[in-house]
Amino acid sequence: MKALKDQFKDQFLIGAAVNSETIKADQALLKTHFNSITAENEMKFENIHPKPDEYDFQEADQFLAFAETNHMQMRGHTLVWHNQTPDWFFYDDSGQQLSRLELLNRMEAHIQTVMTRYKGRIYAWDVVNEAISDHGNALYRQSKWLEIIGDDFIEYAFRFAHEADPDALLFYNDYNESDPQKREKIYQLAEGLLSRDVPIHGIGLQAHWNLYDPSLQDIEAAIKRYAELGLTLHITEMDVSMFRFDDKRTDLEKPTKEMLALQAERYAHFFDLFMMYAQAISSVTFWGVSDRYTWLSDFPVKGRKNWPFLFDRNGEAKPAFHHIIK
Ligand code: HXH
Repeated sequence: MKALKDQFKDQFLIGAAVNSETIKADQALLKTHFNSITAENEMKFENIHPKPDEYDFQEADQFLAFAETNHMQMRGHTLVWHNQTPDWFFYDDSGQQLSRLELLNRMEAHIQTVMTRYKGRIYAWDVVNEAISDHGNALYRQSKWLEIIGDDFIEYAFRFAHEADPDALLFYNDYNESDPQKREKIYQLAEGLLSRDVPIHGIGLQAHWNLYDPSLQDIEAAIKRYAELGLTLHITEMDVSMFRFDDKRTDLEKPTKEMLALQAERYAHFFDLFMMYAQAISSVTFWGVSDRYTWLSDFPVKGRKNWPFLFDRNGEAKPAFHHIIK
């Protein structure tokens, strides 16, 4: 059986998000098919910087050691985000909300500490995650970052990151990246950063897709549009849910034949697109390894399993895998 990473060795790195369970349970699959990993949670703020004067690098270090032992690359996820960032970060000891300058200083210290530790070893970082609004005309999502610093918090994050590791590739990463309205907002953000000489090198397309949405047309339009910026594109968190976004069914214990067939067709089309735009795309990372574990089981619908990957819960190749490997 051909390895995924060999099928695409001339085009993109093939990555998987890992956690402390899957890196063990799915290590054979990881070593065979993947040449890049991302920590699903272990480099996020609340994990790596749980208390004001306390960093916890243990799991992140172990993942990087795994990557290096197995000659894999590692992406860093993520430095500045509105989620999974503890509330204390935005307040001082007396419970007062920080000033703009104080928060910028804290941001800089966090980015410096984390990136310096992994300098030259983590080749790409999601510097800012999900800062664009999903709704209406607002460009930016409401967050403590935006509220306290203002919209240049994004620019500062990239400048601090570039200072910490000038060789790291720096990404803006977001979901609903193929939605035409949000696509234009992400484009506008990146274009603005570039016009101000902010060190940004890539756009991360999360690619949390499903059997029905987004359309291939919208995905292609998004890839094309982002590629116009001259930035490199990473598919950063790919999975293909079996359910429409508003589907709440919880009765399935395993995927139906029809679902598996449709998923195979979708994956084949996605990779055809990635190949068409291989000039612009340099990495494709799945947000997990196999259906043994996915963040989509129980989310956003409690009590519902999902099967979004190329390998089933026993690590066997699914129809989708065979449609991609030619
Ligand atoms: C990603 N967010 C994150 O980048 C990644 O770090 C995490 O591990 C998983 C996915 C995607 C996301 C964005 C919005 C969102 C949920 C996930 O908001 C919803 C909230 C409730 C219901 C549906 C979406």
